[in-house]
Amino acid sequence: MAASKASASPEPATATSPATSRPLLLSGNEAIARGAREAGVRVATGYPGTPSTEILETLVRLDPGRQVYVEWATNEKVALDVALGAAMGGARALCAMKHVGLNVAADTFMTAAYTGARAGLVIVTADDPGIHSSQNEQDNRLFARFAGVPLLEPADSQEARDFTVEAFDLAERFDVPVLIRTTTRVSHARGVVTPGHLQVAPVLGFERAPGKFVMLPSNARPRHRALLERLEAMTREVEASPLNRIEWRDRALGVVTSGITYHYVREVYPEASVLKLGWTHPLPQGLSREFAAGVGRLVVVEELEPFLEEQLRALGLAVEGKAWFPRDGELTPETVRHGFERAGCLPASESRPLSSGQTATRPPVLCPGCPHVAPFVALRQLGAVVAGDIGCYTLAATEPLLAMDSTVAMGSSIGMAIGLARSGGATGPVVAAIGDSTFLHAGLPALADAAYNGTRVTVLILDNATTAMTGGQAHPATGTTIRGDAASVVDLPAVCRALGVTSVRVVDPYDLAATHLALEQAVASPGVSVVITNRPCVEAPAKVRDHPFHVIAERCTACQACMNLGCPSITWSEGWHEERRKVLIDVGTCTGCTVCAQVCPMEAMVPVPGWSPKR
Ligand SMILES: Cc1ncc(C[n+]2csc(CCOP(=O)(O)OP(=O)(O)O)c2C)c(N)n1
Repeated sequence: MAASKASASPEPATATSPATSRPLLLSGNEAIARGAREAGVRVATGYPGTPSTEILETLVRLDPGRQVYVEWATNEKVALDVALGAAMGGARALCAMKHVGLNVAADTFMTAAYTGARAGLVIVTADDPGIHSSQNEQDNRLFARFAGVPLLEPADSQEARDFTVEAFDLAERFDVPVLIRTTTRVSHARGVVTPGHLQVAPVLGFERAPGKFVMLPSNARPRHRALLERLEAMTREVEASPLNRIEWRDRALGVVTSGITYHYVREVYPEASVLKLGWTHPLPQGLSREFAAGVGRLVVVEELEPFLEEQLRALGLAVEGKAWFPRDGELTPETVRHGFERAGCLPASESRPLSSGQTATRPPVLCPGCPHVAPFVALRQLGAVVAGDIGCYTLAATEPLLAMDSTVAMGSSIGMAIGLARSGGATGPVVAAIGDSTFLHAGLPALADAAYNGTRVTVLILDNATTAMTGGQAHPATGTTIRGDAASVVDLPAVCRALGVTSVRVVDPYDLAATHLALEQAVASPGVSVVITNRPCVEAPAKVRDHPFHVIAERCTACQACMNLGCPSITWSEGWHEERRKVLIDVGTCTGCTVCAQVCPMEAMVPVPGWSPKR
């Protein structure tokens, strides 16, 4: 795999190195940023989401001279609208998001395929097979087919760079947005990349073209036909594209594959002939037929949906695929080998462990001092039914907090809370719990709905002044831009009031009693109420480190009150008989948030004597 070649790089350099033909050691995300920069991108937008986030962050680092306008948008639809507008103005534009982000942007995406753009518009969807850090594992290759746009699937960092450069040209040649689909392994694995030189792509300038950009029905109908004609033209071009290639080896077995699975196939079955596809929509039909005719047996190896397999079958080719390889989860060299064994292509091997070593399971936990803990302790005490959302606070659904009843998609909490309240079936006060970034992403319309329709719900906005879950990105309520420049700050209480909420409380979540009281009063309010907790994330912008606490062992009765906070700094003493065990605080990681001291009935938690911040 490309990642293993990385260490052989003679002079590891970074994506931020100046234009050079020296090899660089880059992740797929860094390589996309590099490719976009080389292609003369002028506007780059996105919303953070694993595994895509580093694309825009790298672009900022690559461009200290600020020739590219880069922004974190409030959500993926806004990001795509901005990018489409930029391309309409004649500037090459890049828009990056994780796979579920394309659901949010889909409204624009589907029609942008009709309008096309004046300058190249490239959209990156970073998919997450295996659900390492997402709410689902949808296969966004289907989106390319759905919208009718070209789809490029890089297999490693070099291709991530090369395909990005190519994508801008394709987008302009065919007047259509191009979708680049990566997966976690391509986005995050590092490989050696031979870069090119920075191109200057002039801004073509805006030209009024209502027939192309005003999608009234009378314009949209011909633009749809035009899209189908462009697809026809692409169908011819894709046949000769160097992004697809046949590698003839042993002709008994021919494997069709794309993306990272190409490397798995090569590793597991190096003798097989391979049709390696990089441009997968529209499919190169002639090349596929030629390959099928040249091999004894045709097998597709692809992650998630039978996207290639079904298209090959529709050509009348006898093809196998999902009969042997799983349709869910991430493929690995082991699962690919296992599939070939089941298909009878490789001899059955001794059952071997899937991984060489044993790793302890380590479930994710909230950080020591995380300001999200206390509000969920209060909600549990209030017996609330909690419609949750997506962010670090989603961990409140797990042991020991167990204080969240749903998590579906970004912004869903408030709408679902409205539905729960209107169902009449909730067993307690109905609360929506949503982070500040998520609230600005997709919570505002739902809060307006609650206020407008007078639904009795409480909305808890967990304002930690960052997008913590994805690594601490700025958003419109943090006061900075992606480049760290000062920006206007959305006044969250004022926004809630402006949407029609009259009951708005702001509280410090490190004050457990005040947080409890605020939520208790809010759920007792007749209509929609909002409680905003406002403590910065302990990790951003700088790690918060206050006076740490320790436990006076003689006072501790091991009552578990502090254990139920789930703070990773709190552990049991070791080597004690269970009845005599005591709580310990790891002074090295304790941030001094004081919440454990507030829940301890024995006043056993006290500041460490003689601690100084310098130590
Ligand atoms: C549509 C979509 N876009 C992006 C993401 C990635 N993502 C997960 S949670 C989150 C935001 C978290 O920020 P916030 O709501 O402020 O909560 P925090 O993690 O700071 O507690 C993002 C961007 C996603 N899951 N879905």
